[in-house]
Amino acid sequence: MSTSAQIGVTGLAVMGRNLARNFARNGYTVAVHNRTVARTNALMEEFGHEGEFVATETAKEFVAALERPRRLMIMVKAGEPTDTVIQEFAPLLEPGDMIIDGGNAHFADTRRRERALREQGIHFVGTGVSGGEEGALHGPSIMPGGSKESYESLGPMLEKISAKANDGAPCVTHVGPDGAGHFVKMVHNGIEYADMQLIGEAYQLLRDVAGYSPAQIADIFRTWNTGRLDSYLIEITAEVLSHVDAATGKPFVDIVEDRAEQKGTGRWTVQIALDLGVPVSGIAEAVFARSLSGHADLRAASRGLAGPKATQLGEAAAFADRVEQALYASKIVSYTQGFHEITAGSTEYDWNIDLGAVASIWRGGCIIRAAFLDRIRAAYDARPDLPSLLSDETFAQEIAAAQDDWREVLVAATRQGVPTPGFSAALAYYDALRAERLPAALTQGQRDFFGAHTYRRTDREGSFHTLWGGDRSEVEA
Ligand code: NBP
Repeated sequence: MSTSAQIGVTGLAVMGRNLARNFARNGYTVAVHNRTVARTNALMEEFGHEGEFVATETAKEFVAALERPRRLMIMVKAGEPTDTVIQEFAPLLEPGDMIIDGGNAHFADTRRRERALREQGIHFVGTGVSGGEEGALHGPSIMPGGSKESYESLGPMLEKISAKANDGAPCVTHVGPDGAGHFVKMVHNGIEYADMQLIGEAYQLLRDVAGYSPAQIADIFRTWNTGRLDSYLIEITAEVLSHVDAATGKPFVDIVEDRAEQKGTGRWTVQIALDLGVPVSGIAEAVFARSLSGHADLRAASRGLAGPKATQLGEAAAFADRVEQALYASKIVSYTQGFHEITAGSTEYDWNIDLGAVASIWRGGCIIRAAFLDRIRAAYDARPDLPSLLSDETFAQEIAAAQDDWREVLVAATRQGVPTPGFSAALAYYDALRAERLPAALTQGQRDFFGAHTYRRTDREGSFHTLWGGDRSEVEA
């Protein structure tokens, strides 16, 4: 048995297999292992010629095949299987060795695993990998956490297999310690949910309000993809919308059940945002929209509910331009919210995440890759302590220029009864941030009335309570 493999990959389903091939195609010797040996054999038969692989059947063989310090990458189903695999391999490793988990783990699990393995002297690198099957093979966006020391050894290899942005920069960076990489991957997926929801709303408005066909909307998206919305998701939206179902001759989008699925990372983004007190309303609406779409019985029972009277729309092309403005402005808000959550996580867990670097590594390989991320990177590079993306002058100017159309689109959507939870939440967030005064003052008054929760005054320091049941005088709490 050779002991020369620079990296080992265990878990050879779509992602693991393609990552192993990516390492091998880049000149690394890769040890491969899978619980069910048939997968290892299939990889060797189909792709063994692509590079230097060391096929192994047992955990001992796998570990023995790796050069020291060992780099062992786990690509199994996230959750319990990851713990099972760690328990199987950790006793075979030595201090200084490294376990890299490239699955979609919850960052809290990654923190727990990192802590436990650190006690044994093993580096645990929770790593976000985005780009799906194709990205894994041709270059994903990679978000590793773990120790700095582990990145020194692993980083150059990840840089080699990662996607490259337009300027040639590798789409990988050391995000931060312990669970930082998986946290950032989680928020990436939350933003992906929001992006997809906003695109969905734009599509529905163009179809139901402007009356365009799916093929025409595909052309509109193709045009948008040449401008500031240039992104992978806009590009594939045009592909999906122009696809015609071979069996029926109908637009593909009309023969697919309108019930969206989710695997959980979008939901985690919202759950964690609630814990951290970060308003990610756009991402939350995207998660809820998928959930609502899945409530088939509720939707069937509600179809008879009254809608608005039909109204006339002006020129469709002008409306489409407005929808582009609404989509772009709402997208800025989604990213603002997502980056806020990363900032909050970074502060809470002391990760010191470089937001410009995060925007940079999302520019290639991943599902939310977009020209727009170059500008987010520039905004954070120019001002790393930017309180919010909306505080960046360029984004603030763009959103200001878009807002009239954005509002008009929402008026049209409301009049025609087309649901736009993403666009609406984004605009509400924008308006709430700009507001001089919010009704939170009234909320505080109510809370003090029924629960003596106290309030702060605008004109003096301290906490106060009004004796609501008595003479309504104010006491300092
Ligand atoms: P899956 O998530 O479908 O997992 C299948 C792999 O897990 C197989 O190799 C399977 O082995 C192994 N496995 C399971 Br299930 N239980 C195991 C256990 N108890 N012990 C050992 N191995 C076990 O594979 P995937 O879609 O390639 O994804 C791999 C990871 O990458 C996941 O965490 C996923 O969330 C993440 N990810 C996926 C994508 C994507 O686009 N698919 C993108 C980014 C990240 P077997 O062959 O013996 O059943």
